[in-house]
Amino acid sequence: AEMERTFIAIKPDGVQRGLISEIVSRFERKGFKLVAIKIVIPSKDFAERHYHDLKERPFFNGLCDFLSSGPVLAMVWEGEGVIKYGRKLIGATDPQKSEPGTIRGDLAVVVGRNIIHGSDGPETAKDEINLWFKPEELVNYTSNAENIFHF
Ligand code: DAT
Ligand code: MG
Repeated sequence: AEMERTFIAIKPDGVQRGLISEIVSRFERKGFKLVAIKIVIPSKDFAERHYHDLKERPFFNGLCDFLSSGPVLAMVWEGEGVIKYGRKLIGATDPQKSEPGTIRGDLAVVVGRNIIHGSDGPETAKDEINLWFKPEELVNYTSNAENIFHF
């Protein structure tokens, strides 16, 4: 079976605040494997494609303006249960409701500046990985730590 993968992005507020290493570190120490990473400034059109599910919401335009306002760190993380557990590491959408210990709970205060995106299920993970990355940008490798994290 193919190992599960999810799309994780640090939004422009997280990048500008210098939170890349803090956030990458949480996924890395948990035991997930980084298989793709790049820094990009998405166009407004690209942001709209990424958030197409939300196009009827009143905050859609502001959200897409924000995502395209600066550098985004786009990543693909791999591992058992990474889609669901990645969302747990991230915390609730509204940082006022995110538990302490989560990325948003520890590092963000308002929903419109919640520093990170993570795919919400297997279908969106597949779609978002395909939107942000070309197949050849995903790296297949064996992590030497895999034998330690698993047994
Ligand atoms: P999540 O990012 O947790 O998957 P979502 O998919 O419902 O949340 O919404 C995408 C982003 O849109 C979210 O990270 C921040 C913004 N957003 C969501 N609800 C909002 C609201 N009520 N007001 C302003 N921005 C909102
Ligand atoms: Mg979402």
